[in-house]
Amino acid sequence: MLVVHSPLCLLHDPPTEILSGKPVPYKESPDRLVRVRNALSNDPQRKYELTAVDDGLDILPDILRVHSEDYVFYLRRAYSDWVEEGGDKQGVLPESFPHPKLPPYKLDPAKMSAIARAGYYCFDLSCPITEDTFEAIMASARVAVRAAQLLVDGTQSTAAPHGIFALTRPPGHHAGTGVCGGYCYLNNAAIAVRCLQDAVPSAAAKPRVAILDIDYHHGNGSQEIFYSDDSVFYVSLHAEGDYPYFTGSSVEEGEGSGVKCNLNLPLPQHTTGNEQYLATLDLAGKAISDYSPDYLVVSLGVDTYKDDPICCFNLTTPCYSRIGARIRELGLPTLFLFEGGYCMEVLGENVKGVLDGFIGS
Ligand code: SP5
Ligand code: ZN
Repeated sequence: MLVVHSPLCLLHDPPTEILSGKPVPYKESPDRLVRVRNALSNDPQRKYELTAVDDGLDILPDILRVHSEDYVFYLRRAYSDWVEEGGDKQGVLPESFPHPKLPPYKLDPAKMSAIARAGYYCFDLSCPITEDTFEAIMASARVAVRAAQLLVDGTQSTAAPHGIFALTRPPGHHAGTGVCGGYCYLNNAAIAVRCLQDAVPSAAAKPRVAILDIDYHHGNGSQEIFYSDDSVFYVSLHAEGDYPYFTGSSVEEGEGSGVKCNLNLPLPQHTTGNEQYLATLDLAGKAISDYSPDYLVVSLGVDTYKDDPICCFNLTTPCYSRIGARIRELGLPTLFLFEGGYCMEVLGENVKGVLDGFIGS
């Protein structure tokens, strides 16, 4: 299996975040990427072929199919504007957010101070923007774009269901059209979806894509981006009532022509283990087959693991290859993108488990 990665993804390295009111080392660390990369490159059977993305690939047009221009421009300029305004050199962090209970607002981000803009374009405190953040998030999106291109190329030349892994980091599924949060700045999975759909301009009909989001947290950003789009089916398994707290209910089923193209399958915190998870994954698989997509995009988080430091499901390591095997059974060209997972000791093993299960070994 091809694995696309970029060393530039390691550049983003904020020192701290606040968890339950307490400053702690930033959980979404560059070491996560190193762990997964090492686990794959050290595979005894050498099943994984690592390929670094070409740094020159211009992906701005791909990003702008998902994110608003003003948001991308903000991300690019946020750090320098912040420092110029006297903000701490460690990075941009918001102080205040527009709140739905405090209207009316006359919001023009172009006229705001840098610190106000930081709150306008972010929904929590876990997305600091350091001097190197923009370079890293662009590299992560570039990995997603290149992997999508390779999947399209591979699908045209082979009959067997084909899979590629995009080793994206920072992750993406919490990032919306114009907002960052939850360690996510650019929605790598959404950007990849649009690449898959636009790869063959001469195709008679726009390819249909299903996103299977198996990160522990609800992918509020992916949901928002495709909420009224019937060409993309979004299905998520996630913890009910945990972060990001305000989305992920089963009543959120899409709107307009996207009605029934959004499926949330919340699971209970603390008690969800392997068997309940796999049974729910089967429901997701059935819904994906009913939609009959041309491609499958998997938002692959392994923060469902029993000892994950910020999550509380009870999945064990052997479950991950069973998850991968079930994904393979869908028989679709599949693009995996890395999302969450914070238990460092087993991060590589668990991600590799899913991919091993997909390959069938
Ligand atoms: C990509 C990804 O996994 N982002 C997750 C960001 C989560 N940040 C907030 C974590 C809050 C942890 N609260 C602990 C509650 C345990 N039930
Ligand atoms: Zn997560």
